[in-house]
Amino acid sequence: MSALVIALAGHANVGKTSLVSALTRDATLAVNEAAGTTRSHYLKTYALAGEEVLAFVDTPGFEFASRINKWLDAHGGEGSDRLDGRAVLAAFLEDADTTARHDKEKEALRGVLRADVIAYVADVVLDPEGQVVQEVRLLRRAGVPMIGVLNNLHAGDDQSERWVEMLRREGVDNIVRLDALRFPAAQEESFFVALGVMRPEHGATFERIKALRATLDEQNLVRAAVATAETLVDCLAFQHVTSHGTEEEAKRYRSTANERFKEMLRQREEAGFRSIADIYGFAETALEGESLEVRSWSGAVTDDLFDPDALRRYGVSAGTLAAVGALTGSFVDVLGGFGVGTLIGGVSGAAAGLWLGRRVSTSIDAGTLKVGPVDAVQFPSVLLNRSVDCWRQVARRSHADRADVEVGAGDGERLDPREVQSLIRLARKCSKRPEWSGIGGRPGDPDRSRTVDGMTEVVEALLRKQLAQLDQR
Ligand SMILES: Nc1nc2c(ncn2[C@@H]2O[C@H](COP(=O)(O)OP(=O)(O)O)[C@@H](O)[C@H]2O)c(=O)[nH]1
Ligand SMILES: [Mg+2]
Repeated sequence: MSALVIALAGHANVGKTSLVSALTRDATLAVNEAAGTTRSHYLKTYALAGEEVLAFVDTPGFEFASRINKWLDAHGGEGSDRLDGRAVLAAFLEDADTTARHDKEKEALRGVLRADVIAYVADVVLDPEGQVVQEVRLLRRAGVPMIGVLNNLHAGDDQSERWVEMLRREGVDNIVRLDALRFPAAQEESFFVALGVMRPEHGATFERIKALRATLDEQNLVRAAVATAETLVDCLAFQHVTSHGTEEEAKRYRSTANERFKEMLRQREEAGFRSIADIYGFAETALEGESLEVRSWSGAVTDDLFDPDALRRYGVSAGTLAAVGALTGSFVDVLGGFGVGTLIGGVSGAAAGLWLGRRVSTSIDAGTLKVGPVDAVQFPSVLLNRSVDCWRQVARRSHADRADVEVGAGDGERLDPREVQSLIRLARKCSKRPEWSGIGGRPGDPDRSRTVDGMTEVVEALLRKQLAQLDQR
């Protein structure tokens, strides 16, 4: 069966292109503040296992539908010469006199005439009066089923009820809500259900899409967990080792090496964020121009990975750490070099710097300078929570949403004591195996793989908890 062709038509700047973006999971389509960004109609297909099952026709917005309706009324013929809707529209498209005034609208109508179904897109903050009513009448002349799509892109009073009234009055009985920017799964599903009712021969397609979406959702979550686990292992194992002629030289290089070490971790973390964004279809190719830009971990002060404040915000609370200690029976097991005293000091705030602060271990042995790993007991949680923060912003994100992803908006702790315990155990393993870090290398150690697996389990559990929360909103 050939693809079901759905034209998105409506007034300028109501979110037609945004909806195509969201529906096809493509964050690269051009949406712009300026009305009239879409100048020619185009087909954007959606494929299932290589087979194109849906094709969305994006069209330029209408501005002067009333004038076109007048022309159509005047040229529709009389009595037995009366032309049907599509024939008059075709005549209009052929008419040279109206070209200059209506080239964008003609372009939209050309797109509409290719469709099996028209989705009339409305922004509910607009008044359902005047030109928009004319648009609905104009589009009904195409003689294909029509669905009213209520979008909400701009701020303002919600006129949905009046829209429903107007659309019904004009003979549009299928009306759904579809917010391009929030794009909840349930709304998309109702849209598909309505399409399936109008075009029952495509009903099975929508079932298949639903099943595929569920599978992808699951796959993406696991892939995001693996990507995060890889980031953690790479960062937690990393040591920056340099050789120098003398111990003196090594000492002089120390602070430079320290900065270099941190910079490499920042870059590795950023690469991790990008992988997560990629998995959800917000790839780097979408970073240009008006599209999504993933940023913020650039080191710009407040949310630097090594900012003590970031450690405090993303780290595990003293209460949870105490619970971890209770689970283990001894802090020393879990925390290695960090004794109970240090921990209690941390709790009271006096030695906060010791266990929250910058603990990048540095050693000099003859001419060999070794920087890393980061010893702060909070560091693994900080890395993990920041990745989760990035993930939270893309996992349920509409592909029409062009706002920046900013890691740093996160809050609170999300790990329970057992998870923290596993995390810290795995982190300590990593800290003893610099060869496990993929920063500047390609580790293929089976022990590393097992550690990544263990880490993936911790991350995955966390993501599932988070997903339940995201879906509740
Ligand atoms: N897609 C998108 N549009 C936004 C966003 N914030 C505001 N908008 C506005 O939504 C409109 C874009 O709608 P668009 O899909 O291009 O409408 P069209 O003209 O009907 O295709 C523009 O006026 C944008 O300024 C956003 O984050 N994403
Ligand atoms: Mg557009």
